[in-house]
Amino acid sequence: MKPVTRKIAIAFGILAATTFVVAEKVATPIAIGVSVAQTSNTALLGREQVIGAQIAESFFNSRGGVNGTPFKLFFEDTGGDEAGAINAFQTQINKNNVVAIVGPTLSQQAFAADKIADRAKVPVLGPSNTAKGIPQIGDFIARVSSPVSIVAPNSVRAALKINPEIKKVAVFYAQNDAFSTSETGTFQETAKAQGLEITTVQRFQTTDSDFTSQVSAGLATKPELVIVSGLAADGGNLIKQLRLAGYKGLIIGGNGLNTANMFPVCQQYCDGVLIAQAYSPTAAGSLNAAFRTVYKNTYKKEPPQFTAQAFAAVQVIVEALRRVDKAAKVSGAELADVRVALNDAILAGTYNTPLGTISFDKEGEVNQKLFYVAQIKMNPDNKTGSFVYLK
Ligand code: 1QQ
Repeated sequence: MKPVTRKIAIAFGILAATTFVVAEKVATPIAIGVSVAQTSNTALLGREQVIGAQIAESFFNSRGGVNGTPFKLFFEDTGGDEAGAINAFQTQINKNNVVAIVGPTLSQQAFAADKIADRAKVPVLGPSNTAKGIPQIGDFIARVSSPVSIVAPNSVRAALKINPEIKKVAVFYAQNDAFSTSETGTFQETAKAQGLEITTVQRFQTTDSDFTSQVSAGLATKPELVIVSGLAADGGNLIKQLRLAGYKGLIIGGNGLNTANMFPVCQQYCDGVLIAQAYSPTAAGSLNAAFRTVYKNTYKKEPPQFTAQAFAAVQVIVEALRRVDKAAKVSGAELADVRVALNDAILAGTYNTPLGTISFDKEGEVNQKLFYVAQIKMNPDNKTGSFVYLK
């Protein structure tokens, strides 16, 4: 292109770009984004989140929505990787014009996608990101999912209560996943603090399905406890292969294994696995009772943690929106202003959720009080089972 022609082209480009920067208004119904994994192996976890968000949508809309204005959830699938999360977030921010985003499923994805929302000044509420450092990504990033540093130690204490003789621990973790790397750090610190010996640390990838070398190296150290930090598909296969190789001791699974969608993968070999929980179906509180009833009526079982956390994330946004809306009507207001006011309101509030009463510190870290440990009980069909909460 000749220099003059190029200058004209650039000038037109700038003009075109500027004409498109019209100030967006908040639509009715009010758009809230939900971007979790609806496809890929990560959907074993994400599918439970979709259900929680959908329950919250009808539950809170039937109770007046945002002071009489309905809200609508926009689902944009992230898949299981960073690129998928980035794309989904961009669609939420620029096309769906959402006031806030619930998502993504994995911390690994959050470290990539949250920055984009933060720069665009769009509040993000992580429904399941538990790695160290998530709220610190930016001012617009908070989470309802308590971090591994608080949740994970509960399962180690539970294992020692079941078998006080445990001394030797073998640790396995997915080294290509930010959450798994963070969680194994917590598990290893906890084990040491409890006076246990870590006999081996075995690494794998979340994409692996054959763990022959890690299993034989790990079991050669004669552990009395195995701790696995990975995701549902890889973690389920690893547990199965540990049992098939003859390991008889207790197994602790991390948060990435915290779903009944793992059961068809590990089958009867999942029986007895201990997993810490940031939610209990029987926790006190009228909202949990209502949520539990709605879930059980449809799914004929107890609600899982990821479903409760996704419900809580939507709830927090709706309740914060109600406060913003009381000060100045949200529907029809400048989208950019509402996003900023909503972020402040999210952080300022206290919420009675199915997870108990939660609030946030100024960085967006959740304050939650009660945690639990459940043990997997498989049914005779070897495909279904349940999480039995320990006392
Ligand atoms: C994280 C997690 C996931 C395993 C939950 C779905 O805790 O990535 O932080």
